Amino acid sequence: MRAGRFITLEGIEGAGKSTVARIVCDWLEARSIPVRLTREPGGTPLAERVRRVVLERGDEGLSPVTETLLMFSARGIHVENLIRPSLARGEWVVCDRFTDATRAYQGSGRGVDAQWIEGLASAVHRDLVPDCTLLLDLPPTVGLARARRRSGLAADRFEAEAEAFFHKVRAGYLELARREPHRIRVIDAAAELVGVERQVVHVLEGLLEP
Ligand code: T5A
Repeated sequence: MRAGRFITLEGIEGAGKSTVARIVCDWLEARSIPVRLTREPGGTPLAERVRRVVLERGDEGLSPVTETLLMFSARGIHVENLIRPSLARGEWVVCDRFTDATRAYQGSGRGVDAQWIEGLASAVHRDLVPDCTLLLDLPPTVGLARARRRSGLAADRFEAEAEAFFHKVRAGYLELARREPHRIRVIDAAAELVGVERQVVHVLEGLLEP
C-alpha cells in the first residue's frame, strides 16, 4: 500500500487555516482519497490536554523555552499515535499547524534558538517532513481582526499578544517559504475565500500529478 501524503497549513491567527483545512479535506474526499484532518498543538486526547496547558491564559508564566518544549511534547504524542499510523494506512493527513509553527512563533516570534528547535524536531519526528505546506499569508491587522471578531474576550495566550509579535511571526514564515519554495506554497489569504480556494486547489492539483 502506498503511504499517504502529509499536508500542513500554516499562518498567523485568523489566516483561515481551519477554513482551508476543511476545503482541502472535502476536495480530497471528493476524489475518493482517504483523509484525516487534525491539528496542533493537539490532535489526540493526550496531546489536546497539553494544548490546554500551553494556550490557557493563567497566572503562571511560561518561558519561551518551556513553551517550545510543550509544543514538541504535544507533537511527539501526535506523531506517534495519529500522524504516522494514519500515513502508514495510506491516509492523507491534513494538519492545522506543525513544526513550521514552532519555527515561526517560538523561533522568530519569541527568539528561541533556531538550531535548538531543529535538534528537537529531529529528535521528535526525525525524517517526517510535510509533503506540502500551505502558508496562508496575510497582514496581521487583517488576521487579528478576523480572529478577535470570532474569539472576543476568550482570546488565548497567543491571540492576546501585541501586533508586533505577529509581524515577526509572519516574517519568520515568509523566510521559511523563501528557503523551501517547493514544499512551502504561499497563498494570498487576504483575498476573498473563493480566491483563496482557487489558489489552494491549484496546489492540490499539482500534488496529484504523477
Ligand atoms: N502555536 C502552535 C505555536 O506557537 N507553536 C506551535 O508549534 C504550534 C503548533 C494555537 C496557537 O498555538 C500557537 C499558534 C496559535 O496561536 P490554532 O489553534 O491553530 O493555534 O489557533 P489560531 O491560529 O488562533 O487559529 P484561528 O482559528 O484563529 O485561525 P485560522 O484557523 O487560521 O482561521 P479560521 O479558519 O478559523 O478563520 C478565522 C475567521 O476568519 C474567517 C472565518 O470564517 C473565521 O470567522 N475567514 C475569512 N474571512 C474572510 N475571508 C477569508 N478568506 C477568510 N478565511 C477565513
